Formats: sequence, structure tokens, C-alpha cells
Amino acid sequence: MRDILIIGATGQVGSELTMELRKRYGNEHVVAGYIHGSEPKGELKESGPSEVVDVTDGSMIAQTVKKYHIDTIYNLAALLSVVAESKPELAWKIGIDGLWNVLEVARENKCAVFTPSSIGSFGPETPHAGTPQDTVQRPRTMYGVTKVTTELLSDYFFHKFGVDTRSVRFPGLISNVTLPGGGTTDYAVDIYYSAVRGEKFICPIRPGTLMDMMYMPDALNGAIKLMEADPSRLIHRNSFNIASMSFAPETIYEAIKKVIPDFQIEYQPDPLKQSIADSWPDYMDDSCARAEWDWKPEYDLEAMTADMIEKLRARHI
Ligand code: AKB
Repeated sequence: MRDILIIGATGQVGSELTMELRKRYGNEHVVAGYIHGSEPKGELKESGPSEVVDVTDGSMIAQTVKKYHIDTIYNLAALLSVVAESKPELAWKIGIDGLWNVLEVARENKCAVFTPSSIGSFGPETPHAGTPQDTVQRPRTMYGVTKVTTELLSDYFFHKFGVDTRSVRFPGLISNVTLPGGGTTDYAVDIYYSAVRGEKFICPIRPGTLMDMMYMPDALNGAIKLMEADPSRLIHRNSFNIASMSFAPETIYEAIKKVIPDFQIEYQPDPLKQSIADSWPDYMDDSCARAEWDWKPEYDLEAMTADMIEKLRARHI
């Protein structure tokens, strides 16, 4: 049995990861950490404990870890790629000063730590087709800089202090519970909301732009499976490429059109989002994750599209 703290529990990943972990480990064993202004609501609030945990305040993290005898921290606090370009200092403060606080508390209290990296940790010089596990990582975005640093610092704490740090490089995550907000891959979420609302979708990314994407249930399974993996099999730690599908905007549009035939799209590329997208992999090679901890996604584009549309329609969004 684990006692888990999720930092950033009300965000896109956190809101669903918290519920999934409560299902697997029991409600009382999973604490939802949030900051003022993004309080948990509904089932997330009612189903288990929650605490104000600001990642930039190490003593707050330590207090919660001690109070609930936490042994595993999922550290999800971060600014996404687009918003980080307008607030680079804050992105560093949350992503790296915050990570330092988490790792220090983990070292003192013997906690395992999961902190996601991203396809954003790669840059223009990275091989874009079949991006290898170990390759050039010279991103030119602040988001990317924080993600590469996250990988290095997490590995440092593992090698130097024995802190059990593990991580995956998430592709763009597509989900229907909490909106992402501030990322380059957000278009692949927004497009479903437009389609279900019967609106034309204005796409900020040019046709032909390939990026790795993943449906949230696979992302949650990946994170949890890695944290449960036998450590003796792990050659890598921070971070593993994981992949399930790669598509360009016209491909997801066509997949949605098969279900909603009168759906329309117009392309109005956003220069910042486009330049970030162009610097990221077309698709990653995730063979190390498959070999070292049996990573295997379930959803392809068609299965995800059917599920997204069904879920959004059921909620009358
Ligand atoms: C973003 O677009 O910033 C994120 C990511 C791919 O890490 N969704």
C-alpha cells in the first residue's frame, strides 16, 4: 500500500490521476495538493483528503508529507509551453525551484517521486522521426529548458542520494475532464469541444505538423505503471519516451468528421505555437519503456475519438 501526495491535483492530469490513484489505493491514501484559486470541487473534493500545497513552499510540502505519512509524490506543478514563454521566470520558479523543494522533502522523508517531462524537452536539432530515448536535448523554449533540467535534477537525486525518481516524457495529452490551458498541443483537445458544440474549429497549427499525442487513460496508466515497476529492470529513469499515436491536424479532423460529418475546420496558424510544434518530435521511439517496464498503450486515434465524443456529448458541454 502506498500513501500518495499529488502536487497540482486540480490540473489537467492531476484531476484524473488523483481519482485513478484513489480507485487503486483507496481514497484515504491519496492526498490532493492544490493552490489557492484552484480548489478541488465535486468528487475530487468529496472523495478524499486535500491540502493546500504550494510547490514553491518547501515547508508546506514537508508538513503534508509528515501529516499523511506520504511515501510517493506525483509532482505535476508546471506552466505549459505557450504560457511559459510569456512568464519564463515563473515557469522556472514552479518547475525547477519547486522541483528542488519536492526532491529535498523526498530525500529527507524517503519518498519516491514522479515528475513528468515532455516532448517539449526536445528541440530543433533532435532527430524528429523516431526520436530515440537518448538523443540531443537542446530545446529553445523555457518549458523545454525546465523539462531537461527536471530530467537531470531527478537523475542527480537518484544517483547522489538514492531518491527513487522516475519520469516519462508525455506527448500532448487529450482529455475531457479538465482543460489543459497554455500548451502547444491544446488544439487536439479544443478541436473535440468545437466539434461537439457544432462550431467551426479555428486551428492554430498548420496542416502537416506531426506531433505525438496520447489519450489520458493511457497517460495515467503509464505514470502509475512506471511508479510500480520493478526497479531492478530500470536502466533509464528520467525520463522515458512513451508514445501511442502521432498525427497532424488534418488527420484528427478527418477522424472527427467520420463521426460528425458536417464538422468544419479553418487553419489560422499561431506563429509561437507553430514554431514550438515545429521544434518537437514527429514521433518518438518508446522501445525502452516497452522493454524496461512493459509500457503498452491501448488507445489509437479512432478509439480515442469515439470515447472523447461520447463523453463530451454525455456532459452536454
Ligand atoms: C504542451 O503543449 O505544452 C504540453 C506538452 C506537450 O508538454 N501539452
